[in-house]
Amino acid sequence: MFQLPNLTYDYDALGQYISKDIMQLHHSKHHQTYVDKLNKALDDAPELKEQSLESLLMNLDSIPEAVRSAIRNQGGGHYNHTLFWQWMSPDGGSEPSGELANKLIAQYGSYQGFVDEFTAKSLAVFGSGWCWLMPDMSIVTSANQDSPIMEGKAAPLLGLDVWEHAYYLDYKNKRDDYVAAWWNVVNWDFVASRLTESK
Ligand code: MN3
Repeated sequence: MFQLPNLTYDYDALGQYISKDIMQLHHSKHHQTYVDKLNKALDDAPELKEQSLESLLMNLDSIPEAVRSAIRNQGGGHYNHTLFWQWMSPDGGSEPSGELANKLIAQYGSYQGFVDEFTAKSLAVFGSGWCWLMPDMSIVTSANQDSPIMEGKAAPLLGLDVWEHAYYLDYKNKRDDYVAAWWNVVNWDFVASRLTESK
């Protein structure tokens, strides 16, 4: 059985940028629902229960059709949100340093150049989806709860949830204000650790 992970900070810890109300709703309701529906789908296909979540998502083609959509959407939701909470921190913001910073600057000219490109791609996601920074420093987007790992690509270093449920309570329809605020809480230490892991 998959379980909702605890946050390592309080619901109100990002409050200046992402409110307690959003964090509570997003974690305890939206993410919990992905976990519950994923577990329910696995009850219908118990032979899959031995596999890790990553393995399920990387091998969607081999999953019985009856539960494939549920694993993709609910399993993707669980996988993406488990990372998303770690990509934010009350001690976040500022700028990356070290190798990660060097790679971003090599690719985008400057840290701000990267922020501008990632922001533009986040705002261009039509409807619900995610924007990702990949280990090769490319920026890609996904619809719904898809992850690059479902397409045989690497696990992303950083991701931003641009579903309306991630920002509507605070920012209404203004996704650009949400994305601008989000940069202030990005946990660059976690992103850098994922770059190291990706090698
Ligand atoms: Mn979400």
